Amino acid sequence: MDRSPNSKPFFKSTLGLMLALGVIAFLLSYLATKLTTIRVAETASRTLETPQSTPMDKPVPAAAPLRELDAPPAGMVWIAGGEFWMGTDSKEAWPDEQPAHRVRVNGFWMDTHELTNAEFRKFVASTNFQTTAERAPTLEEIMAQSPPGTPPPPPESLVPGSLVFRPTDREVPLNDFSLWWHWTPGANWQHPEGPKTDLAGRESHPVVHVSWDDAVAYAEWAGKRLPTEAEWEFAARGGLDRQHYTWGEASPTPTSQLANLWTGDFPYRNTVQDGFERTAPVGSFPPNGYGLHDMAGNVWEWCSDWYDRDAYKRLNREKVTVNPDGPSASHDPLRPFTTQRSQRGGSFLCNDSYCSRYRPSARHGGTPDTGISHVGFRCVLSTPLKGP
Ligand SMILES: [Ca+2]
Repeated sequence: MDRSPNSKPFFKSTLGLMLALGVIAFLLSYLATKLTTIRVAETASRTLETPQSTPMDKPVPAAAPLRELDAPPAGMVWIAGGEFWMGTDSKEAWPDEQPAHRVRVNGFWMDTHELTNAEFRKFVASTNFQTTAERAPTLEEIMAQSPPGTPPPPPESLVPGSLVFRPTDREVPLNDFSLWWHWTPGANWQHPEGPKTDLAGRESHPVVHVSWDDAVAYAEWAGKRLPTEAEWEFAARGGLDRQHYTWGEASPTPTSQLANLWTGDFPYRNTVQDGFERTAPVGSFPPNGYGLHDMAGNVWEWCSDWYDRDAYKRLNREKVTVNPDGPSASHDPLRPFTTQRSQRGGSFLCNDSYCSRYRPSARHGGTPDTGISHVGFRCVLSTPLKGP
């Protein structure tokens, strides 16, 4: 922009003003689109058998293994499976966590930690994969995902980018996420806070800005898959059935060092008493009872299920639900124009004043084509070891 004394001020030019307003309108529209997109993604491939229900007093037959491993897969731990109370009836529960109900899952291997930047880099180096955030959206994609009547964005605004969290400079109302989420051109997994940031020193941090589509692509390349919500929650509880947190019943404090959460006042004052302002290297906090790190906090983790706020309410509570792999479609009355996949575990932004969703029963939905700076994933594998 020419700022010489004799130049006409940019915003006094009618054309400049119209262009600026157009860009601002597009960015606001695109932010809304990325958070409430309408997109019917293809049904995910499933590796578990069709869910079934069985009376609680009858034994559940084990599924036949697909194949067997000679040795434990690196970086994974065997989760033996079993029956547990999924969801919760506690007073802190959101509607989508209720009611608690009996679920049985078969055994599976699970990554002990969230997928790291170093691990994702190997995938990209091997495949030249380009994540959703690194590709410029087309006008057709934007319009197909926008509510009816949305004006088309200016072509120059169709650039790659992602949503980045930025703390506010003062206390703000907590019902307006646009105050701390910012559409940032050039932000992606290699540039977590924008083009001027990189992964130096963050090789062992969880990869972020990965969409559900990106996570599925990685999992398929690695010969693994995303966990179902039932598998994720069974694993997160670490054998502590019906407990409030992955570590038991004690509420976390700013200095308890139980998980990477937000310490201070969200979203404007982060005391960093847990040692981390944003993501932490995986494994920085104690594992749960199954040896899994960061099942609470650090980053949200994609699951394979469609997100349905009312999925649990439709179950027959007199029976055990076996290996549920989620509803057949996304459903959320609070976001009717959105198609969402499930996320679990909360993130470094969780704080009881705003988001207590780092509890193992807590759920969240995200559009499958959206990466963001506090969402990552880990994988599972349904393959037992060969017997003796
Ligand atoms: Ca996590």
